[in-house]
Amino acid sequence: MFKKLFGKKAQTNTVEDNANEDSANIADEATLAADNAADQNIEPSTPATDLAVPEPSKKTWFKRLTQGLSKSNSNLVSGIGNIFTKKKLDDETLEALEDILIQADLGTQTAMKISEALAKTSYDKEIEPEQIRQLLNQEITQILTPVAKPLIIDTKIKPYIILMTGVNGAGKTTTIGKMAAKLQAEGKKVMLAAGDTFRAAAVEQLTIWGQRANVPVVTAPAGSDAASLAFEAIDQARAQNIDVLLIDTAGRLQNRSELMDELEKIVRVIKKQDATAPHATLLVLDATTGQNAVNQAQIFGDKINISGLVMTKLDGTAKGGILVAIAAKFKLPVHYIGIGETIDDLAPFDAKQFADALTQTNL
Ligand SMILES: Nc1nc2c(ncn2[C@@H]2O[C@H](COP(=O)(O)OP(=O)(O)OP(=O)(O)O)[C@@H](O)[C@H]2O)c(=O)[nH]1
Ligand SMILES: [Mg+2]
Repeated sequence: MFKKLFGKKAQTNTVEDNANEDSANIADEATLAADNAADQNIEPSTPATDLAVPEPSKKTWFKRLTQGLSKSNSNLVSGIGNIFTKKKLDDETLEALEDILIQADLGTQTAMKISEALAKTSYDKEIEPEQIRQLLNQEITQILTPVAKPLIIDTKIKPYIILMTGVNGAGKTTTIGKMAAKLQAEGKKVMLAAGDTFRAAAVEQLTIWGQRANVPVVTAPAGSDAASLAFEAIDQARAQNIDVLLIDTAGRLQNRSELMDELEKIVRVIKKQDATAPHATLLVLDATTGQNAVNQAQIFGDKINISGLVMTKLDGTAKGGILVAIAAKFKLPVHYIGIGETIDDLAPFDAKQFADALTQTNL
């Protein structure tokens, strides 16, 4: 049956196929994907009871965000306080400030920008920690504002296909579960695809998230081909009139080229179903990995077209500043941030809120 479906698609896609230099290979891959899907006992699971969670209020979320970022905040705020107590702004204090900002993973670019801005207005003057903190807050807000963009699901596209990528343990599966609950609570029909076919435990983990969020999960036995699963999940999403299909993938280190090639293959096979898909390709970054997250954003972005970021584990890390470094360097939209392991520990990214949580005192 899958072969038949694919055949129909291939006919209508001739122009696009001709334009594609890899068309023959891709067509083979997609046919294979469909065949594999048929052989792999790909199953949709049925959702359990309704456990969807409402959006936390802005105030509650800010409180939790500040708690989550308290380590990053106290390092920055106390560091600034220690340097600038009754001290003039000179080369020595500027350098000490840059060190603190770099240690907080804000990135050299941001650190230099802030110290230059300070030097311009206040060099050789006595300066209060409060002034530094305010300037830092302004700079961070300015860097983050252009990237704080909500994930907008185009309701004209059905299913709207979201592919989740990232290194091992970044928080992809957990984020899918959290996003599924949010989208479902908005009234959208959501489906998950357990595209991490490497480990049985990964399939199980996503199935549990599907139950929590009350959405169906398409699975295949461990060891199946991930691209085939994605291909089949799109068929099932169409058949069930699904609004949003979230596809999980196995974690892969950005420097393992064969795994990165597999990710490219998943994208190619998805495109055989819908040339405009994936409609969003999200890279999930773990804040605790600090500077390595910059490297991940670079390499994943070079390999596949990353449309936006989700940063997880901002709770309890002293490296919350990494989000600022990544925003300054890549200017990719940041859709969500995660501050915990439970279903409601994810919220759309708000630049001012984040800058305040990172730099305000007496929160
Ligand atoms: N504290 C905290 N833990 C998180 C957050 N997001 C995910 N985790 C935890 O991080 C661990 C890894 O999360 P997963 O969602 O399994 O990560 P993954 O990217 O799917 O991992 P692989 O499939 O192994 O590549 C789990 O223990 C999660 O509960 C977060 O925002 N904060
Ligand atoms: Mg996973």
